[in-house]
Amino acid sequence: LGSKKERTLAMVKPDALSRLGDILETIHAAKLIVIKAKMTTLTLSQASDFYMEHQSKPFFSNLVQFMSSGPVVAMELMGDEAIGAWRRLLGPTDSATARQEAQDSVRARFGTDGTQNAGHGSDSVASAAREVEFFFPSTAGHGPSNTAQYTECT
Ligand code: DGI
Repeated sequence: LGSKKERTLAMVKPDALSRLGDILETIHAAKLIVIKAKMTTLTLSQASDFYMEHQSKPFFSNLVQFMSSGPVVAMELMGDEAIGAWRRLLGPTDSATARQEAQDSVRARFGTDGTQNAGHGSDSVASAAREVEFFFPSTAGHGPSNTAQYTECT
């Protein structure tokens, strides 16, 4: 009875970009594989689209300002139960809570507070599909394409 291979969208947020190497080590140690990656700076409009489910929340404005304040790195991760595995590695949403409850988590180590919390991870198969498509659209555009994809050697 094998565990379920999943894909998920992981993002290193602007406050933790300088710790990208540490976060990649964490991903590697957890046997998750980076199959796509992109560094980009989101516009306010793109950040609002990404977090549209939160548009009515009181923290929305701060959230999208922060998310468009500098470069992020988006990655498609693959591995056994990757969605839950990556969210466990991230830890609780609030970095201060993470430091109390999950000291080894990415948010405890590299996050700042409730808004600036170092990373993002999809919370379901459906949101993973939407968020991977958001950063790595399957429709080809001009210039270098997004189709380069790592596949595990057998
Ligand atoms: O999936 P998560 O990122 O752990 O949490 P989420 O989907 O509930 O919220 C998305 C982001 O919105 C989260 O990473 C940071 C921000 N956020 C969520 N809840 C709060 C919040 N920011 C503030 N300031 N206060 C909150 O209660």
